This record gives sequence, C-alpha cells and structure tokens, in this order.
Amino acid sequence: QPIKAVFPGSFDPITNGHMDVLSRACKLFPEVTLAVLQNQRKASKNLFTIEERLEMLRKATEHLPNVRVEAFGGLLVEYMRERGATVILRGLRAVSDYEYELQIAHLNRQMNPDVETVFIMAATRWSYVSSSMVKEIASYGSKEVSKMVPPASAEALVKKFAEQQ
Ligand code: COD
Repeated sequence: QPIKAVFPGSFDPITNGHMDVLSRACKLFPEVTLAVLQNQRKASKNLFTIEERLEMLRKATEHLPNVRVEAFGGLLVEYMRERGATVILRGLRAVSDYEYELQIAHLNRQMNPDVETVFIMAATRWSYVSSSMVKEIASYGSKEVSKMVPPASAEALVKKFAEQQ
C-alpha cells in the first residue's frame, strides 16, 4: 500500500519554510496531506480562521499534484488512523525545536504504534522564519514578508491587517 504522509500544523500562515519541507516531502511520499489543526481552545490565538487557512493552503499548493489540504480536530493520531496514514512529517529548524518535537513524537507513537514521525531539516535559508515572526512583521505593514511566505499568504496577510486598521 502506498504510504500516506500527513504534515500537521497550525499554518497561521504557511511560510516558505513549511513550503520547502512540503515540496521535499512530495518527492519522498506519493501522497502528502497538509492537516490544519482546528482547535477551539487555541482558536483565539490564530490570526486566520480555519476557512481562510484552508483557502490559503490550497492556493499555495496548487502546483503540487500529490498534496491534499484538510482540517482536523481532536488527536492527530486518531485522525491518521481514520485516514490510514502512517507518517507524520515535521520540520526541524534548530535545537530549540527538538525537545518539543521529541516529546510529541514519543507520545504520538505511544498512542498509535503504527505511526512514525519523519523529520526534515529546515533549509538554512528558511530556518529563521516562523509564522509568528511573519505576523509580527506584517502587522507593521511591511512588504518584506513577501520574501518569506508564498504569494497566497502575503495576500492574506495584507488583507487581514488592512481589515484590522
Ligand atoms: N522551516 C522548516 N520547518 C518549519 C519552519 C521553517 N521555517 N517553520 C515551522 N516549521 C515546522 C515546525 O517545526 C513544525 O514541524 C511544522 O513546520 C508545523 O509548524 P506549525 O507551527 O504551523 O504547527 P504546530 O507546531 O503549531 O503544530 C502542532 C500540531 C497541530 C501538530 C499539534 O498541536 C497537534 O498535533 N495537535 C492535535 C492534538 C494532538 O494530537 N496533540 C499531540 C499529542 S501530545
């Protein structure tokens, strides 16, 4: 059976760092699903609604034929069981990502032993880019973010901060 990989995250918004991990994963796995967490408790922390993020992710991945975009709620391992997916994809930027990633990888495998987490090292070019810093820069109206995110995210950021003025 072809391996189904899931790249889970908040993607609030998707950055060039996420896009780099995703496009590299597309060469390794026949099907990669970008799974956006739909979390009621965390919802207030997100800049974009789940609908806005789904639209942004679909636009940003139009050129990648083996990518699907979906929302998920609840436990990631349960969602994966339902979809018959066995690989969790994660990106590692720096040592600071490692402890958190190690903990969730162990917990996820304990809850579902069929699941394996595969890490892709961030490209040095994007290793300092994060969704939160991108939001911070965009909130000051700077166009510099267009160098750090795909056009779909840049457009959504401009629109969002214009609405908030
Ligand atoms: N370069 C490369 N990789 C990057 C970059 C970059 N510049 N920026 C981020 N990444 C990587 C991150 O390290 C991460 O691996 C991935 O991209 C997604 O990042 P985010 O920030 O969008 O997503 P997170 O870390 O907020 O996602 C957390 C989950 C949604 C995966 C997690 O909360 C979850 O699974 N929740 C559901 C409940 C559950 O099952 N919890 C786990 C049980 S303990």
